[in-house]
Amino acid sequence: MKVLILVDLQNDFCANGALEVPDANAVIPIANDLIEKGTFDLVIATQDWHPANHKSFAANHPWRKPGDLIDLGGLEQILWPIHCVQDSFGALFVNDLNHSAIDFVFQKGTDVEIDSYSGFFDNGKRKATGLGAFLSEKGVKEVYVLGLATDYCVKFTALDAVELGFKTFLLEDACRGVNLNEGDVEKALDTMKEQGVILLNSKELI
Ligand code: VGL
Ligand code: ZN
Repeated sequence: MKVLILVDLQNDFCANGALEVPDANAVIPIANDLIEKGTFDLVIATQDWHPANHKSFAANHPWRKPGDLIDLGGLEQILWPIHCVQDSFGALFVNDLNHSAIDFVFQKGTDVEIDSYSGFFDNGKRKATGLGAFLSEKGVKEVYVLGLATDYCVKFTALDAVELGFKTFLLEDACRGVNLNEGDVEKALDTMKEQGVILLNSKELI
C-alpha cells in the first residue's frame, strides 16, 4: 500500500494568500499529475485549520508582529499572519487541485493553545490527528509527501512519518518553502535526509 500525502495545498499558502509561499502554485499541476499517474492506493490531504483566536497568529498577541518568536505553552512559536481560519476562503484547497481525488482529509492546528505543523501530531506531540493510526490500519507501508511549506508542515509531516515507521519519500520538486531565513529550505531537506526521508523527483513516478 502506498499513499500520497498532499500537505496544506490551501489558498492562504498560494498566490496572494495571507501566508504566501513563493512559487507555491507550481506545485499544483505536479500534484494533479501524481494523483492521475502515480499509482497510489490512497490520496490523503492535510489541511491547516485554525480557529480565529489561534495563538500562532501575531494579531492575537498585543504588539507582536509576524516573524516574532514567543513561548507558547513551553514551546517556541513563530508568530504568523492570520491564515487558514476555519471555513474561510484561505483555508480551502486551491481550486486547480483535483479535489475529487482526495480520499481523506486530516485537519490540524485546531487547538487554540498549540500549533501543529505535522499532519500526524501537534508541535508538542500532545495529541495525534489520527493520520498515523489510519495509515497503519489501512496497511500503508510507503508514504509520499509533497506540498507546502517545505521548511514547516512538509518537513514535520515527513519526519513523523519516518518516526512512525513508514518508508517515507519526499517529492522534492512538488514542495515549496517559506525561507523566513535564507537557507531554511536547504536545511529542512538536509534534516529530512539525515532522518531517513528519501528525496525523489516526481518525474521518477510519472
Ligand atoms: C504552515 C506556518 C503556519 C505550513 C502552517 O503549512 O507549512 N506554516 N502554518
Ligand atoms: Zn498554520
